[in-house]
Amino acid sequence: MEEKISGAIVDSFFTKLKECLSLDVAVVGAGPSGLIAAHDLALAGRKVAVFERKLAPGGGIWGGGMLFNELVFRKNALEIASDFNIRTTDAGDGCYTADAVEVAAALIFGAVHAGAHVFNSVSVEDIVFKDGKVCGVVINWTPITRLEMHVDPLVITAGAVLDGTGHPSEIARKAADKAGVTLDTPTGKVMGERPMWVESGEASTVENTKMICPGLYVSGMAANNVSGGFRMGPIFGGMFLSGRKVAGLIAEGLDAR
Ligand code: 48H
Repeated sequence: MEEKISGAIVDSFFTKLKECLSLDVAVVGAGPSGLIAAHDLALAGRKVAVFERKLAPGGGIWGGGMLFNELVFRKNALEIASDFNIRTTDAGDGCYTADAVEVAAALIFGAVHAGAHVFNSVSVEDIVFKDGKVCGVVINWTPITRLEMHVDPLVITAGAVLDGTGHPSEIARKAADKAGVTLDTPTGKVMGERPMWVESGEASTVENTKMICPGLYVSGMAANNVSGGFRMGPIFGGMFLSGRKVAGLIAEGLDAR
């Protein structure tokens, strides 16, 4: 039995990994925007995998505001919440709350059930960049990167890469700093996040969700950081709408190839 259990895990894992060596879409970061994008794209029949550095996918959802594990939404995000069977409570003035643990669980379950594979404890440490286009990601186990072990990575090729890494926009930075790409921002570079302004931040997150250089898209707080948007704290509608928007843009981009 001992051998059976280990063998079953190894066989299933490698079947899954092998299937994902070449993807339609590689999503970096399992925060709300990345998970929603992965869900929508997988539901539309695209081959999608999400690479998440941490053991638990969900990004900034779990902690709510200052560890009070409730999130706020406005009306414009309720349709997406309902697609994931997330229950919300009317808090007045156009605001709704949802249990952060329910939101994280629902988005993870939704993405995986739609057909996306989530690889947790896997860090994206670099991009594949060929002929002026981002066409894949370079992955390694998070403990290897954290311990700074000198171990070479593996490569996943993809028709599109989504930077859903949140505040640091790590993948966009790699494109700008390592590949020397001019990004589709007013300065051509990563502009950096601005301070708190809820209304502006929610709106600009969605506006700034786009392809920022050939093959590379940004969503959520990464979109905000790249184009210099304001932050908005624990209100998550912008993240939901950004995830849905970027899935549509990526699908259009893949179809146009
Ligand atoms: C693999 C990586 C890597 C890497 C990072 O930050 P997130 O929750 O993502 P978003 O942008 O969808 O949601 C943002 C939201 O949670 C938030 O922070 C808000 C609304 N803040 C407002 C404010 O004012 O502060 O998740 C990103 C995920 C995390 O789980 C990271 O661990 C992961 O990406 N990640 N995974 N390889 N190189 N970098």
